[in-house]
Amino acid sequence: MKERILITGYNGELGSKALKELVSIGKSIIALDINNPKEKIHSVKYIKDSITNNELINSIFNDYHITEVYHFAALLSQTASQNPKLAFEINEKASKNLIDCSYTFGIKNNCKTRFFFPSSIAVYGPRKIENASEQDIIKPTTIYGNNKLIIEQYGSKLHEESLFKKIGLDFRSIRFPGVISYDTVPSGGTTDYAPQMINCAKKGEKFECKLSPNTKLPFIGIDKTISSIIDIMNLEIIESKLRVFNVQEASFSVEQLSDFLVGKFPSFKIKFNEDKNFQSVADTWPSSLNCEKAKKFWNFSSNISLEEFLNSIINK
Ligand code: AKB
Repeated sequence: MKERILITGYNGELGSKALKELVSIGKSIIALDINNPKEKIHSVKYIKDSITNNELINSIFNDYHITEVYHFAALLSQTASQNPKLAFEINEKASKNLIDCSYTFGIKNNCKTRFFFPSSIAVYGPRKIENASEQDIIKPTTIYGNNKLIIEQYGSKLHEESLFKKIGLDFRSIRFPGVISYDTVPSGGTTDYAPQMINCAKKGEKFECKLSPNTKLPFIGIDKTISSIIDIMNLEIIESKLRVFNVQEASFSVEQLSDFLVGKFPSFKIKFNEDKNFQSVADTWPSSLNCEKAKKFWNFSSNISLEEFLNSIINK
């Protein structure tokens, strides 16, 4: 049977970059998304359908030997709060089905299906903490945070069961902070204020900010995001019961970012218009993350000052 990698949500910010990177290292890919591809890569098999179509997911696993899954299809925090039922269907139910198929077909194929799940700092809460470690208080207040936590736990449980059988599922996950790209401007998330603000400053447009100036959150650039995903998935084995790891490159307040941007683009104007739907979420997410476990178990590295980090984003 043909070996393939399955990517869901390949049109999104992370999915589109991960797809290109995986193609460039010679992987054979089946790419699933609810929308048509924005650009087509000749070697990729594209499927336009919903991740909630269980029959389709099952048939993909039946027709191909899926060795790895990169599961990016999801609703982000703000969109999930506005559509709780859809968030449950996509973020939770469909994710569980995909994990179940990966586990069951791993057993059928007498191997372990490697599964990547992008989790989020949204699993933390309800209080804002500094330098959050993976085991710190995990009581998310949002639907999105709860969806992410349930899937972290579900994947980790089936990973544990697979350890005894030596076949089934090899679950790996990263708790991402806000991701900042240089060529796409995301929406639907709470941390998206940062890439949106950077985009407005570069274009000379005024920005209306829904978070207060002192709100501090952790961030990572898109290049490090993608290299982290490739690195964690390329390791033959991760010798840890912990399956979910923190990563960050920088941590800064809204004011630190706006000051930096005004310094670079002196005519940039920002208006603060706090929105409680955004502020109440950001107030429960950590201001920074402890990444020691990622450094220890899969060689995550990040050694960059805030100035260097922000310059690397705006100069691309
Ligand atoms: C969001 O803000 O919803 C995401 C996230 C941190 O998970 N960017």
